[in-house]
Formats: sequence, structure tokens, C-alpha cells
Amino acid sequence: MAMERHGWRWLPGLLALLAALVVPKGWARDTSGAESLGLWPLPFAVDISPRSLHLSPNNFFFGHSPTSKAGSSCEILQEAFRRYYDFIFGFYKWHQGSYQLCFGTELQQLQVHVESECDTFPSISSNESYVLHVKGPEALLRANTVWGALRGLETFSQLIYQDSYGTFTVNESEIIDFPRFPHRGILIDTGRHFLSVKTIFKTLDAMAFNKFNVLHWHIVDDQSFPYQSINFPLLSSKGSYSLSHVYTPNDVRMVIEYARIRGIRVMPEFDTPGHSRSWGKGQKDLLTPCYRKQVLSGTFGPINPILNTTYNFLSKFFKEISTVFPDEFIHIGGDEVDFDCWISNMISAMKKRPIVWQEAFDGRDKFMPGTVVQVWKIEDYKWEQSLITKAGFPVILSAPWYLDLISYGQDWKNYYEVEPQDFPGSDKERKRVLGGEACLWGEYVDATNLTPRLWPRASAVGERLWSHKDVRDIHDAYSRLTIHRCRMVRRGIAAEPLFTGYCNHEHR
Ligand code: CP6
Repeated sequence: MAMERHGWRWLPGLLALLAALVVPKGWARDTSGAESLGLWPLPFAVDISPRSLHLSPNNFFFGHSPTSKAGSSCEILQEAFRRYYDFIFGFYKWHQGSYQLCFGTELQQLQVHVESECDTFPSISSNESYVLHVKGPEALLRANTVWGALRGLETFSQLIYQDSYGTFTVNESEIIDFPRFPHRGILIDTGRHFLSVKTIFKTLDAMAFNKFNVLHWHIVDDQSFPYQSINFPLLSSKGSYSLSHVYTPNDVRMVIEYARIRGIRVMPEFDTPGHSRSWGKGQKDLLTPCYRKQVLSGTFGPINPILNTTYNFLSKFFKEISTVFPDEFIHIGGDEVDFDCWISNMISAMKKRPIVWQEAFDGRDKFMPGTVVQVWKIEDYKWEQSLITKAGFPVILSAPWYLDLISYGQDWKNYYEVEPQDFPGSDKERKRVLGGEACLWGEYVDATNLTPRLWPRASAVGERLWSHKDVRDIHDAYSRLTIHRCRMVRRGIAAEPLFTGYCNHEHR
């Protein structure tokens, strides 16, 4: 893993210039210890020298550069410093003076410099790039935004290891990094099984370790309606599995906040007009009544488009959603039943951008401009990407990444080998791929098996969406992911093993 510099020809000119300045020519190619770091997802450019520095938990600190626009008043950074200190040094107490460090080889500080002021919420256009110079006695992390600084802190934490004496060590190194795609998501489904806020927090932790930046919260479905609406409290009091299987307004705020300080957007999905049976319990006349031989059968179909009350209700409901969730996007479903685009128009009127599942687009010649289409059907998904992007619409790919589908063996390799821009079309059309999502539908998933089912399989998707498209070596990925998976376990994520073996931190 000596010199991992990918495709300079793809670099925007400015970045190339920056890179030339920060990466000295003739930087040592010998990277003793580097292959065992398990950097994941692999940064754009990595140079690791054999010169090592030591860190003492008592001395080391994160600081702000004096000229940084986001300084010590920036909660996002302060909180990140606390988290990453613990991830690096573990949660133990380290005794004073237990570290004898040689003069000149100590790393005492990581100084963080951010070019723009402390932001509030991440968005699809957030700049997540960063540059990391590790050199004694002070390392420097430079980023355009706090979101880039968060990604850089994760990478910095991945560079640090314990040598054979247990001393915290980092090699002098230079890293230049930025994401390939701006939308890198995980779908969780709380309609089929309720997931506690604590479980969602754990998922957000693991997402940050893998540089994911969107939590697609498929919050309600046919089976239950756990979202407690402010304007329509009956939806959850009648439609949830039970009164304790509900997300209160405060729960929702906590999820959004926990995600925000990790640089993760929360994109809610309220699937309409299909997958909406649970809505009917608390909102009468919303669903279409079904008839058998001209008699009411007592069963219901999708949301009823012929009643005015439906429009009034949905308009008020989505107005609430658009204020509760700060994200620019609202996912309105549209899968597995015929879809009319009036809901997209309603969302646009609320100054939000709609996302729909692919069927909402299929076979439609008039379709709201700017609507994002999410491709989920595995059959001919590349063809579908062609059609959608040819028609001028941005696309999110999830068809090859259904993580609830399990089989014997290392299926992460199949996820890893997907190329999201490999479909018939022009370069302009290929650029309409915003990214992708690993989906964990909830029919067979609750808090007991969610984490090991997601991780490290979703990590394969994470690297595909973050790293350069030429990062595809499956053997290199295997060694790095094995180490990264152990790191996740060490940090409290019950990630399943890739294959036979062990983690260094395991003890009897
Ligand atoms: N639930 C909802 C699901 C699926 C969809 N919508 C789904 C069905 C089959 C597969 C994958 C996902 N479980 N609401 C379709 C987007 Cl293979």
C-alpha cells in the first residue's frame, strides 16, 4: 500500500496543484507497518513514511489553528475531538509518566484548520475534502468545511496503532482525500421492526467510521407507523405496534442531532401511495376501500387519490415533515403501486426536493424536473440508470446493495465489485449518479441482528462510494477490511467476521 495515488488525470487542476505542494517528490515508498493499518475507505492519495512518531495519551491533544474559521466555539469539532481521543487511546485510564518517549519523535498535537465557519447541517453539496500532514511534533489537518474535518479526523484515528510494546504510534504521512460521490447512504426500515434510538445511534457511529453521510430513514410502512406526528397524533397512537414503539418528536430531534454532529444527513421516507396500510388506522378515509363483487370487502388499497380530504391531509402532513426534518430531500416512495406526481409537486412547493423509487419514473414522459430517482430493482438496473439519466434526472443506486438478502460466503465482494457509473450513456449522463445506498429492509431485521448484518458488508459499499473508481483490488480490500472490521469491533460495533481469523485486541 506504498503509493496509493490514483488517476491524477481526474484531478481538478487546483487540487493537483495543492497536491504537488504538499506531497514532496521522492517521498519514501517503504511503508513498514502501513499495510497493517487497514485504512477504510481508502483515501485518494496516501503516502506513509517509515519514520514513526509516538503519542502519549497524557500529552497528546487536538487543537485549532489560530487562523481556523471554525475554532473552539464549534461544537461539531469539540465533540469530534472528544470522540476521537477515546477511539484512539481506548477508554482506559493511562498512568502519568508511564510513557517514556524519545525526544523528537513525539506527536503532541493534531492542529485542525477549517477554511469556512462552523456549519449547521451537512447537505448534498457539502465539501468533504481534507488534507492531512502527519509530522512531529505537530500534525496538521486542513479542510474546507467542518464536514471535511470530521472525515479527516476519522482517517487520522485510523493511522494510529500500538507497536509491539503497546506504545501508540503513527508514521509520518501525507494524505489527500475527498469523496467520489456526494450521496453515500444506509437505509434502515423502522416500519417492519421498531429500532430503538440507541440502535440508530450505533448505526450512525458505524456510518461515520465508514464515511457514510446519509441515513435514509424508511420510518413507516404497511406494518406500523411509529412516527409520532405533531398534527396527527392518531397516526402513531393507532398505527404503531404499541405505544412504546413510537418515535416522539424528541426522539426524532435526537437522531437528527446525533447524525448532524457526525456529518450525516437524515433523509426521511414516508412511502406513498403504496406501502401505507398503517396510515389508515389513524386517518379515516385516507386509503382506498376495496370491493369484492360490488360489496366492501373491509380491506384497503393505496392512498385514495379521488378525495379532496386526501390532498388536505397529505399537504398538512408533509408540511410538518418538511419542518421537522431539516434535510433538503424528502423521500416519498412511489414503489410497487401506480404513482401520480402531485405529491412531488406538493413537496417542491414546500421548497424541498423529492426522491422517489424507480417505478414512479418508469414509463412517464412528464415528470417533475429535479426529482431524484432511486434505482432498486436488480433486473436491468444499468438500463434503468441509462433511461433515468438520459431523461435528465439525478439517480441514486441501491439495486445491487440489498444487505437484507443473505447467502453463504463473502457476499461483500459482490457489493465491492459494483461500478455505479457503468451503464450505457454519455459522460454527462454518468455524472448524474449522485451516489448510492446500502439498504437493510426490516422484514427479518430488528435490534438483535441489525449490526452484524450491516457491518462490515455495508463497508464494501462505503468504499465503492467514497474511494476512487480504480480502487478495486479485492485482495488489498480483504486485508484492509479485515483490520477495519476489528477496529469497528474494538469501538463497540458488533460487526461480523469476513472469514476465518482473529482480531489483535481479543483476549481470553
Ligand atoms: N419495502 C418497501 C420493501 C421493498 C420496497 N419497498 C423491497 C422489496 C423487495 C426487495 C427489496 C426491497 N421491502 N417499502 C421496494 C423499494 Cl428485493
